[in-house]
Amino acid sequence: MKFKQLFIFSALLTATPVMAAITLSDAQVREMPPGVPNTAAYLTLHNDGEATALVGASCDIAANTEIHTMLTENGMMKMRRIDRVDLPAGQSVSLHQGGDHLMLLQLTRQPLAGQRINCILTFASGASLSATLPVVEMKSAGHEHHQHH
Ligand SMILES: [Cu+2]
Repeated sequence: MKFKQLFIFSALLTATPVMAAITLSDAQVREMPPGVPNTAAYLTLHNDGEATALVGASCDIAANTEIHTMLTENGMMKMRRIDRVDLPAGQSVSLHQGGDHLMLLQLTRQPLAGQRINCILTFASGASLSATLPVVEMKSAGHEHHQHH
C-alpha cells in the first residue's frame, strides 16, 4: 500500500482551492476469476464545473491503474493506454465496455461480485474524487480483458 500513500500525499500537494464539481454514477468493477491479474472499471462522470479532464486513478486492489481506450486495428479490438479523458463543462462522459475504461493492473486481491473497491480519481484541475465502486459480474463485450499486453 506504499503506492497508495504516496499517491494521496501527492494529490494533497497538488490540490487547488478550485474544486471541480464532478459527480460519479453507474460505477462498476468487473468481477474476475482467480488468477486473472487485471480487471476493468466503468463509470460515468458528470462535470458541473469548468472543463477539465480525468488524468489518473488509483484503486485499493491494484498496484497500478491506467486509463485505456478501445480501438479497432485490422479488425481486432485492442486496448491502448491514454493520458486523459476530457470532461467538457456541463457534460457527462461515460467510461464503458467497448470504450474508454479504467484498467486495474497487478491486482492484489481477486474482485468478487458484491465487494466494494475504493478508488481515487484525479483531474487536470488538481482536484481528486474518492469513489467506492461495486464489483459486478458482467457479460463479455466480445473480447477478453485479461489478454492484456
Ligand atoms: Cu484496458
